[in-house]
Amino acid sequence: NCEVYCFGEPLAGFYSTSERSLSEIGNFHMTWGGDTSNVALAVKKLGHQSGYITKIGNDFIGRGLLELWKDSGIYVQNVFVVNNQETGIYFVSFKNGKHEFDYRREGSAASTFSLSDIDKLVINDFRIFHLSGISQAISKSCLESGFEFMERFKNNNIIISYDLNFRQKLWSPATARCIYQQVIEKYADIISFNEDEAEILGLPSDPTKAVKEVLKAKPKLAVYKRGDKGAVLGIGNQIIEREAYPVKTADTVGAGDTFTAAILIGFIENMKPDEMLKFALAASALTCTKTGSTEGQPKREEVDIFLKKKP
Ligand code: KDG
Repeated sequence: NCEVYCFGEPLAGFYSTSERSLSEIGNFHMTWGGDTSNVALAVKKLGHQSGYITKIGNDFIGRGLLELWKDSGIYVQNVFVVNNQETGIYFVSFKNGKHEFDYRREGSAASTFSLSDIDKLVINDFRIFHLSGISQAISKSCLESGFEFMERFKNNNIIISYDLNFRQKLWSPATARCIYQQVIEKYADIISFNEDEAEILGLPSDPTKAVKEVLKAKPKLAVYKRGDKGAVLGIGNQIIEREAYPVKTADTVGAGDTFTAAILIGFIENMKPDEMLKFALAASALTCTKTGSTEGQPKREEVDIFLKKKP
């Protein structure tokens, strides 16, 4: 049976293969991305069944993604292929230590997901529904669908996991803040956020205090992902903090998605808080060792071996 269903937009990511800005000519390396697709893939690699809910275009990217999910064992009954829209893409480059990120996703197949598609879904019992700020920011119909999903699933005692995942090219901080507040107050049981989102929410600058503030809304769990500075996990009235595992980093894009997936695994398996945090930090560190959001995602055994070496 499927344990985690994710909803959002999958993308192909094109990485410049040399240090240059996006406007300079050169080669691109194609990878798979899209934050919620990354989570579905990581959950499966870490040992639990996941499924994806989205719409893709009938184009080479949509077909490639479908192959990827099928080969990885992700449930795709709720991935709808449409003929008249395209699958979205993004471009990434690095220059002078800085990332440049751009999208071609407006009007994409995924962004046309709407309330009427919800009735077409074939879904049996499952435990966790995961979505993100990006899933809701891509269009008005996805914003509505996200809320409708959360409302329905919450009423069916399904755990709602929400990664705030702010993207400034998709919405303004003020709009995002307003949506985040509703999600945190009414729906989310598992909340993931980073430094940008902490700032948007006006949380205290002290990381432990920030998590304490989020816990006031009474989610089951909140995680503050701080990149190479580590992470803070809050469960009930317990808050713990850990440093990141140092690794030889090729690319950090998507590491936060693996982190969130690993937290979901920890939740499903009833891991102790410290064990859960170590597991998530190890899985996300390993993701950074390869270019692309999914290439470096570790299998369960790889995380276990890594943690045995660095307890
Ligand atoms: O979290 C990684 C994502 O940023 C990347 O896969 C692209 O989903 C993406 C987005 O919308 O930024």
